[in-house]
Amino acid sequence: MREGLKQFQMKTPQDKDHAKEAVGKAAAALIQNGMLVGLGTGSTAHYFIQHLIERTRNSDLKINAVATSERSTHQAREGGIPLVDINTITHLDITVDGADEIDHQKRMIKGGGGALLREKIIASISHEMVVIIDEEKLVDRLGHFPLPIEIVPFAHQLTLSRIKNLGYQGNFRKTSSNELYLTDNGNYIIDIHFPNCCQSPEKDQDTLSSIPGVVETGFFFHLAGRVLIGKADGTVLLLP
Ligand code: A5P
Repeated sequence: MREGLKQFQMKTPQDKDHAKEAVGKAAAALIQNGMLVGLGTGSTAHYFIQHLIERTRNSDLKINAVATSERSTHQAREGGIPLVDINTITHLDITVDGADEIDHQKRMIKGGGGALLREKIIASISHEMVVIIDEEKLVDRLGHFPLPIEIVPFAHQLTLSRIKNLGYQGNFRKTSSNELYLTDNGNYIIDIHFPNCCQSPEKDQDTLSSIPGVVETGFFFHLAGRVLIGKADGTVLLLP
């Protein structure tokens, strides 16, 4: 169990799913007419997109959107949400996305679903990034969840060696058929494990992102706006 979260421990995968759906639905209710919306990626964002599709079908809500992955693009397109080309815009009104971990300073680890690069680009041009999590994602210290790093395929073994030589423990993400996992951008992911959590996320961010070949890390700092926390009983809290 994560540090300091005894009161939040969930019992079953169904509990987790209820929490994710509740928070996804609550976030969909925040979207207003005319907004340009960033659509996150992952199982929690999936519920957000699903409820947003329902709102656009059952009301006069008109929005445009940009998605952070091919998966979310597909879901939005199937649901009839109009998508705009990212190259034709300079900002978004709001982005709603999940997180793998978030601490009380709203620093996050993201990228468990492999979409960290597009997620960070889209969050960085959003007036507000609303983060939707189930209660187990709120941690006292980042680093229980492995930190994903997106790297270019060229010299990927060399890049991994350099990361390890700096004292990090990590390896390439693989698919179920043991192939190297490819992101939507055609890159690889190295997942870094912190045996004793992450002691200084900003320092690790600087060190890792300065290695040639590293495209982006899964650390998200100064990006989260409102953080909505779904609970297994269907209630949703706002992180103070
Ligand atoms: C996708 O790359 C991630 O950043 C997700 O936002 C994150 O992994 C949360 O996913 P879940 O909602 O599936 O836990």
